[in-house]
Amino acid sequence: MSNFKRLYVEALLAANWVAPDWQLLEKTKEGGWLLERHSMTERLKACCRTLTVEVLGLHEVGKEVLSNNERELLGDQACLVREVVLSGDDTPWLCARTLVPMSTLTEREQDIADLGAVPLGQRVFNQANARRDAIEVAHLVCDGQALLARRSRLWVNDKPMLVSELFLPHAPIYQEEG
Ligand code: VNL
Repeated sequence: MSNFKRLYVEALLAANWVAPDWQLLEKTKEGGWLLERHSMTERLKACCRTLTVEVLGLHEVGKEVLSNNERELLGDQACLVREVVLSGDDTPWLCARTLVPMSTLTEREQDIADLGAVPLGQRVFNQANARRDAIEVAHLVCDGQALLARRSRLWVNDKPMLVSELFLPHAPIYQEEG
């Protein structure tokens, strides 16, 4: 994996997540992205011809590895960690890290462990009962650049996963509209 991609994953891990100021953020273009409750994958797809997923990592972690905060959001669970970079027309736009508790990877959700290059959002929001809550945001500095990130909990069939997304420098969130 190229170093810069590892750098983004590390930056996500070090993020200081805070509750967003909804009233303030809702009025901004960035807020529209950060507070998106539906599929980020779909939103990014609408901004390019081809959205591709590169899987950087897929591994299991024991429950002792979770932070207290992650434990509150997911329960005391061993998890599968999926790390990806999403690119729009070959430009890296989003680095995403998802914690999927083993108890979520059951029944109809077993396939989430084997998505490969299929975007997680496409799989999850395919299901009518998918929903998102616990949205938090972070401001990160990565390689001297100020970047935006968010973390949120996705539910599929009432089973949770925790999604962290870092918007990379060329992502549409930073671009002028129109
Ligand atoms: C993935 C795709 C993850 C889109 C995302 O956020 C996302 C993935 C965690 O394929 O893992 O917005």
